[in-house]
Amino acid sequence: HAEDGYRLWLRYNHIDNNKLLLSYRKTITAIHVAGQSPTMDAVKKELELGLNGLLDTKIAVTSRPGGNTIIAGTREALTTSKLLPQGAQVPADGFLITTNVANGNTIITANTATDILYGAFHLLRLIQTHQSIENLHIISSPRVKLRLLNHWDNLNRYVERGYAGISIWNWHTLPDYIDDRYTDYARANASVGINGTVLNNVNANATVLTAPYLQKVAALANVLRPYGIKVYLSARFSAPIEIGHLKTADPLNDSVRQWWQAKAKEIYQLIPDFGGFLVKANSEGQPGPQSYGRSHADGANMMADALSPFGGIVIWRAFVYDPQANDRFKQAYAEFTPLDGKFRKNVLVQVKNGPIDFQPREPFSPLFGAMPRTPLMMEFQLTQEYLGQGTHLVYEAPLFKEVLNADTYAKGPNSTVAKVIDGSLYDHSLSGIAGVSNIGNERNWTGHLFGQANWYAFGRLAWDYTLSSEQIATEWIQQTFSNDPTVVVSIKQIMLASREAVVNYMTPLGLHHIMGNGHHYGPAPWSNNAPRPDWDPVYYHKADAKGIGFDRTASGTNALQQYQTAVQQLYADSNTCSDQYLLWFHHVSWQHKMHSGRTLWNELCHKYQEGVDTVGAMQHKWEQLKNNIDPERFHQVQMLLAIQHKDAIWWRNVCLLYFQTFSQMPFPANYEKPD
Ligand code: GCW
Repeated sequence: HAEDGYRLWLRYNHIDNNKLLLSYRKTITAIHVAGQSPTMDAVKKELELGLNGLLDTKIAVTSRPGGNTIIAGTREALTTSKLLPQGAQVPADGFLITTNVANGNTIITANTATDILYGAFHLLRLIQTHQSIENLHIISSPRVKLRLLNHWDNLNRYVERGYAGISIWNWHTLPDYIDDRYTDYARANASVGINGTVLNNVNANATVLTAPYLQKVAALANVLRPYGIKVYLSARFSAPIEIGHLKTADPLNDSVRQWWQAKAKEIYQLIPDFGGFLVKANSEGQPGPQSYGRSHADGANMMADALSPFGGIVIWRAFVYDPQANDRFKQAYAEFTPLDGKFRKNVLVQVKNGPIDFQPREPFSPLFGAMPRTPLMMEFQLTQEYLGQGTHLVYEAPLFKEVLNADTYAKGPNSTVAKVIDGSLYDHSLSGIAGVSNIGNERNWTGHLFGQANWYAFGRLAWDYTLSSEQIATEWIQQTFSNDPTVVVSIKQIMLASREAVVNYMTPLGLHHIMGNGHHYGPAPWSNNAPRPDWDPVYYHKADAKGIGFDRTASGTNALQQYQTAVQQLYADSNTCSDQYLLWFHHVSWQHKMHSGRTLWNELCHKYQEGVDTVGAMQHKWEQLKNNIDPERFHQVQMLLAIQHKDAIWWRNVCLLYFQTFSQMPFPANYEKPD
């Protein structure tokens, strides 16, 4: 049958290695699921679907397990039925998979049914990736508590920065019509440990909080609940005015507070495990507490108070910037650090990975490590707004890992961003990480097939950020395409090269925000007529006859000062600052001598060319897989890579020809001349 990518990494095609197939069939002869609940039923269904497919035979479901049985049940249930091996260590969170050597049973157990579901998916992954399942002893616990997708989906199904069709949520037919796709969405998320989803855009429409829409939200919550996924909503701060008919949304006003309290009560009556609100306030024109002379903390706390009786949380975004400011970089830090310690216990502040906006490479946001008394949540962007959107192949795990591994030095060396996010650096029990969804109603969910890898990698890293990009790529390829080593090795090379490629052909050496205004797709480094100065590329690259780059050191805006001294030292000197961040922090002369020995101008030419060449190499590698991959998916990716190559050349030519009007320097010898 035609491969359309719908099944994602959960294809469960039969094991194409006969020896392995027979050995799995020997180890697994039956399934036993202890106890009944919607989640345990999901466990049973998934094990049946997965094992019947992979082992290409009907595996019996039994109520009386003999040997060689997959047994799934809570610690409690298995203790009662004496199926838990003596001395088994069940982790507080997460799961244990252990082989009972006496009878060959494989036991998946945990304290909660949802954690068992994660264990079941883990076992299926082992089989899909052709690993041994003899003598297992796996304990796996999530490092971060809230692992959320953020949909930027509008109620009319337009997805802001979405490149995979329209929203998968069909608000029109909900709550009466339940698309199967909602269940498959839940399965895919649960398979990588994602446990929450914000259904609607942060540029929110208050309508989602009206009674009829809450019915629709409740219907989705019912589908997602068995898979351990809680539903959250983006709440529009001015909702009390728009749908509550109040005159104000002032967070300190009594009727406003009462309105949100009543709204929270109404929501929890319909959705007892509702997650909470995500709020974009006083950002890009969205309403917020500052409109009433109140602070972000006043606003967040008011909503947090309304939700706390029901166990809900508020996720308050720190994505703020001011067109008047001389450096957008500094704004979030300036507004939020004074509020540290002023937020309620059930508030998290959600910070984008970098100080500007999801660029191909950004230094980590200086807020990480600067708000010790507030749990900070990471916001990554899976949808590739500035990374070639649904058209370019860019594997984002290396980007995520680069940020998580960055050292804030907030409590001395090894105070990584990851330790801020998982709560361990400052001992917070609440912790969270969010990925702006790249999902839409396209048959393959993400438009570009390789967008699936970013969804997958996000979930895997949210569960365990110590996994390597390479390991995650390997298992994704094995499940999505094949275990054939030729396929795995080549696709892995393509994926692992892709992030640096996009940096090089779009914004090398620390350039940023030089894309076309509005659509954010192609290059447009010249001045535009943007309605705000901070949407104009020249604000960021500052190219002139002398040189290029944004001086953020003491001689410039001194944004650098927002970091700890040890971090400042890494970047402060243009001669020692790593090339990757040079133009983020320095305005340097076109003649500046780079670490390679080249002048800055020649290095810029070199990097743009390197980006183009890498895409060429990616194309070439893909071509060689023609006979190893189904024709449908092969051809799709082939066509997209060709566009990516053209686009890379477009970026190179446009940027270099434009910057050359300032540098007035010739292209290096042997250089393919842009035209
Ligand atoms: O990156 C910008 C995007 C907007 C987005 C905003 C945000 C949802 O261009 O489309 O709005 O960030 O993150 O709030």
